[in-house]
Amino acid sequence: MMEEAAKLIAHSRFLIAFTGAGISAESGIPTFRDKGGLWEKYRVEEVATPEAFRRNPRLVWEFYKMRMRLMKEAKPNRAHLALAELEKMGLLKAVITQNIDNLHREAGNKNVVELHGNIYRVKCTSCAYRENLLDSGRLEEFLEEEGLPKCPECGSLLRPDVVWFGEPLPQEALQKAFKLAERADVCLVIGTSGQVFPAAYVPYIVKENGGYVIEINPRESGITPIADIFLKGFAGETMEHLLA
Ligand code: BJW
Ligand code: ZN
Repeated sequence: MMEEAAKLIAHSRFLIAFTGAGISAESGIPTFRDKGGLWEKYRVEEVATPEAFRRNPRLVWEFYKMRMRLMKEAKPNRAHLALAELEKMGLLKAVITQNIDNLHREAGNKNVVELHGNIYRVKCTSCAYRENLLDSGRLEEFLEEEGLPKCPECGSLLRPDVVWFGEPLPQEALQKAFKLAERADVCLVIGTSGQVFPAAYVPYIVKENGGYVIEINPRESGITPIADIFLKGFAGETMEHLLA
């Protein structure tokens, strides 16, 4: 299985990767739906919907600041680094991620499509104001601020630039992801439960267009039934074996 997968990758013409929270688990970032995952401690409806934010912005901001602190300390792991190496080798054409943790970029990948936003970006709830806290150098100050974050342009409430349930995905990113999926002859699916749509259509589109799907996950997922090769295991060591 491992050898077959390695061969498919080595001979691919347009390899893409589709990643979820599981690829960052070994960096110390909790997933959502696993044992010990975020949805055990927090209710989705209370922290990851627009209604929740309208009802209790303080709780939602507490949740996202907690995760900002965690993600800020996290480092890319062997799986992120392996994907960066595949891109440098010219094999991997793009990473399509559902993660907001920025670790693919930190690992060195250049072509990263973020479907669910980015933890370091904030946007205004009323005007067009957007800010990347890494670029503006305001991350520390932002985290220390006690009150609710306000827009410097209009004074309205700022919100995390992430995609909550019931919200449309960023149009440009989604279209780019689907186009990449149409072109891909091999797709590595790493660490996602494959339960959240439309993101989870990516591997289906690859299959529909005649591409191969290689999945890496310690457990079966929503994608496993359509995977051509299922490599049962953790992202870090499995990716290392694949590249060895
Ligand atoms: C390891 C590992 C290791 C562990 N190594 N692996 C079609 C059908 C049914 C429902 C819908 C549908 N289309 C839309 C919907 C509704 C809804 C949806 O999908 N619901 C389903 C859950 C039922 N979708 C939406 O609402 C989306 N919006 C939308 O459809 O808008 C339509 C619209 C159009 C026009 C106007 C208005 C609306 C939006 C979805 C947004 C999801 N947002 C979140 C939060 C993002 C910000 C944040 O991070 O806080 O995204 S929810 C959460 O789930 C997050 C993730 O990106 C996403 C996916 O989770 P992921 O990454 O798969 O993590 P887990 O925890 O589920 O799985 C981890 C996996 O890793 C497991 O398999 C482990 O085994 C594995 N693992 N250790 C390798 N070491
Ligand atoms: Zn504003």
